[in-house]
Amino acid sequence: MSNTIRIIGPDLPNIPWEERTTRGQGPLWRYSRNPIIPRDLIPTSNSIFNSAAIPFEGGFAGVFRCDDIRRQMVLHAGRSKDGINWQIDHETIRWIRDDEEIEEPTYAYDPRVCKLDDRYYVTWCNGWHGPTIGLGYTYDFREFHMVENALLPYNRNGVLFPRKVGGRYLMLSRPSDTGHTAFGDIYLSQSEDLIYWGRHRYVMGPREPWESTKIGAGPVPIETSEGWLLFHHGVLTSCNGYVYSFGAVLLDLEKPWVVRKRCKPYLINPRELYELAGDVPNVCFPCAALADAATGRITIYYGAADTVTGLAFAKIDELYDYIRKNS
Ligand code: BMA
Repeated sequence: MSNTIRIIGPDLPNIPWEERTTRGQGPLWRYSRNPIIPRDLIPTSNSIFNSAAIPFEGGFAGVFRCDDIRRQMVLHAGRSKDGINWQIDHETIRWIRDDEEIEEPTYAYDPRVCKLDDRYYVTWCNGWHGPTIGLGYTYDFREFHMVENALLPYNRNGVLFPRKVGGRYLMLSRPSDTGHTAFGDIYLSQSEDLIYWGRHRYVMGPREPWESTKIGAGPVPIETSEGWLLFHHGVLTSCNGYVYSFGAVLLDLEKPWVVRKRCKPYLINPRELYELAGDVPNVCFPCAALADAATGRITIYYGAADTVTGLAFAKIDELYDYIRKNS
């Protein structure tokens, strides 16, 4: 085991955590009490999944994909003391749009939350003449402001980096189409003001069988001494439809469009009942990760079967060793 990797970031002593109790394959393990968020936690929810959590005021806050019982895809804010038991607002997020030309989302899903400068930015798949990357921010998880869409349709899986790199804000995205897109590579775009995005760079496309149809960025990348740790989902087309698993790569610290290490096997794939059965069977879809620099603990929030939300855990040194050996 090597101890050569460090998480660069704050300590998070109250990170949701459970030690591994079973041997299992690979460096990630599931929370024994998964799923942590049931589909019907709030009166209007059909399903709560593909959602984002972040440390906030000594506890945690988050933005949740709560498809409702009309099957509208909408976002709700939530709070938690321990990152496991959540109170999710019954009302959807109502975006304050400072410019009336910014149109209300026709749907919103798969949010990510990123602490950047003095506020919490939210990116999500925004319905605007097709799916594109919506961008907004909040200071308190009560009042939410929407700014210009970051990119044009068709695009999904917009993920910000938690600091500027080379003087610019960075966003990963996955150009797509109108439907259940059967292709997809990850790109990186740069911005000086979070409004105008350009200097696009290609990051990576499908490579391994488990991700051979398409890939997309997952949680906000975690800065480490060995590069940006990015979890990404990958899709395999089986004779029974799409199968969503997730894996990890390390991106160059200075040029994060350069992939330094890429783990060949997936880290988590659908195999527990709540991942195999639900509105969309066979989906593990990570949208958030918490990291404790002091202990190297990492906790991942992932949507399961487009229905519920689960947790997976890792230790950075074991994960790094595994990625290195399998890269
Ligand atoms: C993708 C997105 C995800 C979803 C996945 C599986 O296209 O819609 O939100 O988890 O499909 O249905």
